[in-house]
Amino acid sequence: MTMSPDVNTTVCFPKGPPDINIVIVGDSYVGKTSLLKTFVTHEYSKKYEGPSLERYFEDITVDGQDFHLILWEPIALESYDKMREFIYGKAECIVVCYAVNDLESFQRVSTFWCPEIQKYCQDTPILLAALKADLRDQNFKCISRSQGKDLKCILNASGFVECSSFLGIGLKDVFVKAIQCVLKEEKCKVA
Ligand SMILES: Nc1nc2c(ncn2[C@@H]2O[C@H](COP(=O)(O)OP(=O)(O)O)[C@@H](O)[C@H]2O)c(=O)[nH]1
Ligand SMILES: [Mg+2]
Repeated sequence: MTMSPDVNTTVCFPKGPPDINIVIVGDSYVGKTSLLKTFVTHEYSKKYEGPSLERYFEDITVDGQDFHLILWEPIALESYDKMREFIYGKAECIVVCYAVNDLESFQRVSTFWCPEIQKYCQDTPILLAALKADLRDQNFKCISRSQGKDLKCILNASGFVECSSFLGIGLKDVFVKAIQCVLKEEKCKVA
């Protein structure tokens, strides 16, 4: 006997929390991969693995609402701009990073990263993030918190955060603030 297919069957998938795509950029070696890995695995590693495309997933609750984070780190080398253009296309918030002990990475937020974002996705909200904040205690030449806040205003970024993957401080706050930037942007679009 052959069974006839049941044409009336509908398959229902359980609906999970909404996806939020966050893209993290900034010069090589500022600590982007460490931020993502330490946030997701709760383990910090000193090892530097060089530039590579990274993607991580994490569930998070913000203001009582659940979200499924998709975290992208495209390759930071200038010649990979086509890859970044593709990934920027997915971004609902872009986290632009510098390291507090690296003046050049701070300057390149204004001279390279924000102009590139302006070119490919000018309406996407930007969160400015100061990484390796633990190094400020050891080096008086570091970029101060107020310099970071001033840059946030100059760039008209949606927010500013500081964190240290090494100390595990401020990591969740980066992604909470990034989601809040996305929600604020959505509210503005509706209003
Ligand atoms: N002191 C300190 N070093 C860090 C921190 N985050 C990353 N690093 C180190 O900086 C180097 C580059 O980090 P990585 O995350 O690979 O940078 P990326 O190129 O921006 O992804 C690695 O050797 C890390 O161990 C931090 O919060 N504090
Ligand atoms: Mg990296």
